[in-house]
Amino acid sequence: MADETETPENQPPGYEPPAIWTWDKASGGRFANINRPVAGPTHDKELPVGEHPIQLYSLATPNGVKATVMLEELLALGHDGAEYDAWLINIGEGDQFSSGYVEINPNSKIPVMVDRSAPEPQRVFESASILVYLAEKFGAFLPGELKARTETFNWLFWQMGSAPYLGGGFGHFYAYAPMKIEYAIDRFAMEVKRQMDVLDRHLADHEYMAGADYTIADMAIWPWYGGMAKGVLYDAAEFLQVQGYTHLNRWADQIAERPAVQRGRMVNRVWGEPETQLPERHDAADFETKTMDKMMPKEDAAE
Ligand SMILES: N[C@@H](CCC(=O)N[C@@H](CS)C(=O)NCC(=O)O)C(=O)O
Repeated sequence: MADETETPENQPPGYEPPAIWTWDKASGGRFANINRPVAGPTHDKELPVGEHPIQLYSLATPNGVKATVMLEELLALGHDGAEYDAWLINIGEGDQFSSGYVEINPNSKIPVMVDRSAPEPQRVFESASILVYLAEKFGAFLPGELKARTETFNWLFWQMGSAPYLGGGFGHFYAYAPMKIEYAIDRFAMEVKRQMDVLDRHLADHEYMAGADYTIADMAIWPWYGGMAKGVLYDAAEFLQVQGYTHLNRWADQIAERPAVQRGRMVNRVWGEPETQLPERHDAADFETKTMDKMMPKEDAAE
């Protein structure tokens, strides 16, 4: 029989959990400075408010991109009521812990939205709640008929339950943790590959996630799993052999071609090529005039 006190080869040695966990040291790794075991605000600061009906406070991570793609898709359909101001929330600096932010999202995560055209300003937090709210308000990208609507919700909730294994699990241990732990990477690599296979098999005979029509389920799944399939997230394309998911790749490419998706992924983006970054968006014309390449002093842009 194996000696149970022996540390398996794929696990770092030396940690015995104490009876009661205490927060007495930084955890290390990327984002260690913003992780806390408590909720609530860390500082007093009001949020800015622009002139449009919808105020979005966000960052262009996959969760943030869901909201900006939906708003751009609504505007592309001609829904002027979806005009929005997108304010940058720098989560690395702790902007999500300001008193103003916590008031509209007690969970201190991006994205969050306020609809100021509602009778009383309506806060909407959790990216799926934002997608459903906007879909219902504007009657778009969510089928009315029960079967197709249910299929849309099936995949929307699938995304919300599954992506934490991708980001918080695989992405964290593969890319951000201060040490590479084989056990953790194996566990989450296996789960992410299984999830991509779920999508690949489904997309083999469905054009979009809920069937023939593009819906909020596609908008929720694309930034995470389209990003994985195209090797955009965590630099893990080779490790997970993502090119093998051919149907997932077909769908990811198809969605990436949509002009509203191309605009949505630029909003609140503060990394990547300067022409892909629009840190704040207050007007449709900002895509032409306010991307980082246009805002940089001429000498920097030339470098
Ligand atoms: N379930 C949430 C997850 C949002 C989320 O995890 N946002 C991350 C960025 S992708 C965040 O704000 N992190 C900041 C923090 O953890 O303090 C949603 O879908 O809206």
